[in-house]
Amino acid sequence: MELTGAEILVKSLEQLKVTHVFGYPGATILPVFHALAKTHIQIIVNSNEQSCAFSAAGFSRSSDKVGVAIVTSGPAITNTLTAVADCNVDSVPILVVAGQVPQRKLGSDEFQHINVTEVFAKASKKVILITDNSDVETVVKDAYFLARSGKPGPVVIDFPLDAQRKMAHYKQQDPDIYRLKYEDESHLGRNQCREFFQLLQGAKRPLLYIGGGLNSIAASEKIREFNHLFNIPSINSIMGKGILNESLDTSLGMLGMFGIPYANMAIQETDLFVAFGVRWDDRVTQRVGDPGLEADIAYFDINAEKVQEVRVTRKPKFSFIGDAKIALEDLLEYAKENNIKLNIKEWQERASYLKRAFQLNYNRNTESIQQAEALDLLSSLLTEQTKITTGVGNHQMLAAQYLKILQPKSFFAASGFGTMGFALPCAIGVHYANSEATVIAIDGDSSIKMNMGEIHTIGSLGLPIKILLLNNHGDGMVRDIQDADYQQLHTATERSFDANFAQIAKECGFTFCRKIKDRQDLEPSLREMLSATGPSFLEIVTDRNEMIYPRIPIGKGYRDMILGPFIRKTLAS
Ligand SMILES: Cc1ncc(C[n+]2csc(CCOP(=O)(O)OP(=O)(O)O)c2C)c(N)n1
Ligand SMILES: [Mg+2]
Repeated sequence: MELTGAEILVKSLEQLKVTHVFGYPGATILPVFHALAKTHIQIIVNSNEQSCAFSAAGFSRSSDKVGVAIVTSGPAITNTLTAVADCNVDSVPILVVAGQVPQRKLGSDEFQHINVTEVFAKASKKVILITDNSDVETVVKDAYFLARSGKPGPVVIDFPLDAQRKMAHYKQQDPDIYRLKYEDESHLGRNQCREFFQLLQGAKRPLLYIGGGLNSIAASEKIREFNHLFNIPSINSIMGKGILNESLDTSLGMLGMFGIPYANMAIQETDLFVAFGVRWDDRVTQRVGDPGLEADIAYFDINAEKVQEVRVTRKPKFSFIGDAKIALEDLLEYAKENNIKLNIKEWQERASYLKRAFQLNYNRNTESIQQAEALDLLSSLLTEQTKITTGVGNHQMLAAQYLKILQPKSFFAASGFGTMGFALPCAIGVHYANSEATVIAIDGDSSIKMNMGEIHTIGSLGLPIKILLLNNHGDGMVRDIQDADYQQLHTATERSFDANFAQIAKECGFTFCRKIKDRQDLEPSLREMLSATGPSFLEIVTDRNEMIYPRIPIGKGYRDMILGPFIRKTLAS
């Protein structure tokens, strides 16, 4: 079949079972949009291209598919740069297709031209410039599976206008050829399984550390099965929320700079740290292997470079480069065959004691609503069908602390890059990948302003997304740093102007819109928002002076965790 390059791209997407693309049109990408119009692929038009890429990321993060963003050249593709970099850090597979000036104009000062390969080289997994010599079908199908293979990440396709119009033969190759090319087949041998279990059975206080690498449907099922067998106390990174059900006694939640007290305590007591799919980020503050945290380490990750680095810097007793799901299958098989049992009852009891004794808490003696209070209440109303996105700031960290996430792929935050403006566009992608889910975007007053156009997208499309805005009239998280290190001088972090965000949402077509500031309205409004049907917006005015606890000062370790004035030991040992 003879088709244009643009048509081949779109046909390939159809063959890859792409159902939605998040896009914004412009002259150099019009052939692709024109070809899309003749298919069943739905185009969701966001308010800017950063949002297109974040919606594509939300689609990928919340499913096992690859989200697709399609944009024009120059300022449109550079608008996606931040979201692409965000995906790169958090290992989120997306495909970004951008129009480009005709090939003979590449490198000139042509209108809306930028060298995409150079600009995106360090921010993406791969950039592919299509030329007359490229086979568009191969490029697209290969890019899709490359994005989700190994350490997943964003792939950018730079598509000159003339190449979009060039006729070529469409071979209709089976996409499976490309999927199989990237299939990871590394298995744990029996000796490795034996070695691992010897280490595990020798430990008195093993601790699982779960990261985003296990956040696929298949891998999370395996780790759940593994821990159903052993009930090893666990902690997680922010990317690992919900992989193990956070309401379990031994599931201790997020560790780190703003980690949960008992998670940060357990890491000080473990003698075997079993890390799956984590990247040893500096926000987890002090790392196992540093002085004071001398536990043995077992480390599983698909990112060879990271495992090799950890082998040098942390000297793990056991490590494995490969797909954690396969490793877990191998371990499970070995454990069942050899009837492996652990003798860690005391440690399990200790973990559940820590969880009950050092619960999170906040200021309960003030008139103004606390962000923590609203999120604590919301946590009690979550179901297994709820999916959460957040902005960046105190509201994000408090959401990560307070919300007990019950299912994998249910909590989405810009974790490694910390990009404000993430919550709304990500929620749109999550909705399209999970039309039955209740999607709640929890945002801060500053974060929401970064992509406020998406209030328009959500409202105008009538999407049943719930926005929970925690408005403390400023950049709470940065203001806190100023309190600690900059003589309480709140330069550029306070916003006293009181815009009525809920009213703006109403104008954009939201059907439930409310702004509250009194405690008595908190629970009824939250409940009403949750049971409302169309686009819903609840703005809660919260205490500007609320500080986030616990916290570990920058450069300090877990022993230096500050519990703050409200968290208390509530249970004798
Ligand atoms: C794009 C971007 N710009 C700046 C920052 C730095 N920053 C981190 S948190 C924060 C404040 C966020 O304020 P808000 O969304 O209101 O959340 P709050 O901390 O008040 O809950 C800022 C400015 C960032 N992370 N991302
Ligand atoms: Mg704020």
